[in-house]
Amino acid sequence: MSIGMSQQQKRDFDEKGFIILEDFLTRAELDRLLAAVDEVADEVREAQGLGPDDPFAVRNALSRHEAFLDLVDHPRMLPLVVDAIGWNIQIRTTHLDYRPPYPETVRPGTLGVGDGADQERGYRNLSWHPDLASDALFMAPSLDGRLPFMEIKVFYVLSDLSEGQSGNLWMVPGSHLRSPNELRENGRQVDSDEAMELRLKPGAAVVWRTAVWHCVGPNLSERTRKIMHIGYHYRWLRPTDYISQDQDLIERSGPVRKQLLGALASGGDPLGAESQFHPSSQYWLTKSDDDLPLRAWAEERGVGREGFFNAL
Ligand SMILES: O=C(O)CCC(=O)C(=O)O
Repeated sequence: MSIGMSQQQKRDFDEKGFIILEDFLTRAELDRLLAAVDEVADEVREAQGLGPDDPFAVRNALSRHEAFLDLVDHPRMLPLVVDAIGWNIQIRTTHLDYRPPYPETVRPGTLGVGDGADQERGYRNLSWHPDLASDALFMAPSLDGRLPFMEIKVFYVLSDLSEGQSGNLWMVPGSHLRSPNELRENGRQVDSDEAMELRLKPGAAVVWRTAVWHCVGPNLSERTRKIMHIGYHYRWLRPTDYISQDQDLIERSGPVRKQLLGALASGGDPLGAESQFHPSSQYWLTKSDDDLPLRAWAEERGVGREGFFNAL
């Protein structure tokens, strides 16, 4: 049962690994986000001593501005998120990327290989990669070498990326079905006819499987690239951006937001009622519906309660 995605979008999400939603954000939402980016950019520059032409990235961006926080449970996006990955989820990362035009002296390397002056200067994510496949994480995640389905991201385009070479996100459609070793063994080269440069206007959103091979192209335009990725993964995994979110933030959040922020709203022992002799993480076998309100939220919208197994 689908609550947000059309049948075609479901097929695209499974086969290509992503769906594109043009004009997803309203003008008012976009303006609010762009004002937030400017505010946060000033803070980052001040704190890190950066100049106006320096690129930067902010993680756990949700803690920096209410406009970013409001993206985590965006009412029109949440149904698509639940269709894509289910309700037993939390935020893994909230990532703001700010990338002014390259200075003339910085020559980009080969797309997706990261062999240029831009890589040396610290421009990020220039090499083709799926997320969660670095040497320190999954080298051999499964018998067929493919990455298990662990997470999705929603990519929000805030600045104009409708022309190429503007710091666009590139993807290889369908590559989530291939082994990351293939990419590693061929020196991170991808045939140009397999790669797709996402040329998107401000306000577009992309729901994508992070196992899709992706990279960021150089910004040779005259505009600053401003984008956000909101990453959702299962509650039994550990987030990258936080161990626990700020208590004040949790307390002023509604039930679904609390869950997404990785909190247990019931306030019980995170290792369950018998934690002394039978510890049982409530992120695994969740006993209280209060800790998993997104489930009831999804059921109200028609997603069934049926499960395959009752025990681990
Ligand atoms: O900046 C981007 O759009 C891509 C970010 C990325 O590749 C990553 O965080 O893994």
